[in-house]
Amino acid sequence: MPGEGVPKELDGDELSEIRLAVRRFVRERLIPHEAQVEDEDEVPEALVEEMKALGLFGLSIPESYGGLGLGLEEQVGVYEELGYTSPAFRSVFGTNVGIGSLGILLDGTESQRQAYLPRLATGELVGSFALTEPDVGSDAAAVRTRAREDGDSYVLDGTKRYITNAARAGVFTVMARTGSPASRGDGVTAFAVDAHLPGIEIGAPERKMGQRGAKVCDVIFDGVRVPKSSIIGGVPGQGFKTAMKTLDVGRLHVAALCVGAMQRALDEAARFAQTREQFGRPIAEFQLIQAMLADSSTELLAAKTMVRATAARFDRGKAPSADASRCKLFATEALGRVADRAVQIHGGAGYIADYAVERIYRDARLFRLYEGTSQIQQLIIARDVLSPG
Ligand code: COS
Repeated sequence: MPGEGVPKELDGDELSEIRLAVRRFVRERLIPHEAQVEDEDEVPEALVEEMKALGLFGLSIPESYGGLGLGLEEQVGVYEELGYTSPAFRSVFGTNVGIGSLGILLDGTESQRQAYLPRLATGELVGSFALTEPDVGSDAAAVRTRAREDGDSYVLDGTKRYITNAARAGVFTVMARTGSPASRGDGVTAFAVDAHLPGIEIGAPERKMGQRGAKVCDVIFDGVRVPKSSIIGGVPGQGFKTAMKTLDVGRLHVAALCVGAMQRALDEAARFAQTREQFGRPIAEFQLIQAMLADSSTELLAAKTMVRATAARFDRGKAPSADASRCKLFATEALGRVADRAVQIHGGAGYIADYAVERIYRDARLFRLYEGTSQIQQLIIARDVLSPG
């Protein structure tokens, strides 16, 4: 049966209590619902409640604001577990753990933290990150959504695109231009915007290649008036840096999810190879199959080791942000290869939706695109190589 069994630990590490709880939750509650989420394009509300009870919405939020306060190394361990099942499940609370709360956590004023983090930690409020626009993707400093100063307020106009969890959001971290069009990143300000303000419209969810159950929509701001106190950190012009710092962590999260997905694809492929017989014996006995399993297992260990070590160095404040890009680049590209081999090992069955690898192959494709394409990661890495420090 696809999804059965416990993945082998390649390094024999002891698992933390929270990680074990998440592993159990993934195996016992989430994997059995994968097909339903795929069919219905929706994560059942009962599971969302269980996620809240487990504290998943508050994984990264400090205990003083009601979260679990995990460090990045612990977070990536938990994310490896979550990567083992459909990414749609992680998406439910992923913005609260990462890009939808981090701007407020890292750069917000104390009153902004108090106002949002406790409710983000419990899942009462969903946080969403609004950077991308119809004409602003890789060039994030080119934000066009306008924030016009007007007395004690700013008035927001513009469209944000492919915004994860927009339809469920209670608060958006919105990057908008307060400077001149030529001001690039220096003219971008981050606002914490209540999702229910007049003038905010949420578009219909996009139809996607994979990651069914995870929703992305347009968010349209039409004359949305926000108080000046909603500028994250209180100082205009800091929003681009807030977004970049947020994405550093988001990229490590994505890399960790890919590690989990690689493990799942490998487990599925190994199990299939041991039970599927051709030429009178299990295909696992053929060396061409073994070579694919060996390559995938090796890439998995490389990604896992790299992500964990980098997260630990981030916790100690000792990693350049380009290392998050190195992890995302390697892990997402490696998952692409591992998922492709898993389909190949399944033969025709790998193209059939009854087998988990068909979904994993489609789901994997997004990781090389969002939170910065592989080419953007290469650019960041190359800049670090050419002008270190
Ligand atoms: N942390 C802190 N500050 C950062 C930073 C980071 N990770 N990255 C850049 N900055 C700062 C720079 O130090 C620079 O500051 P100064 O002006 O004080 O020198 C400023 O931000 C501008 O940086 P830079 O010149 O590198 O900006 P660029 O316009 O050249 O763009 C890239 C940088 C391409 C790296 C950026 O636009 C990017 O990451 N694009 C991808 C966007 C993305 O991931 N989108 C996904 C959608 S969100 S799910």
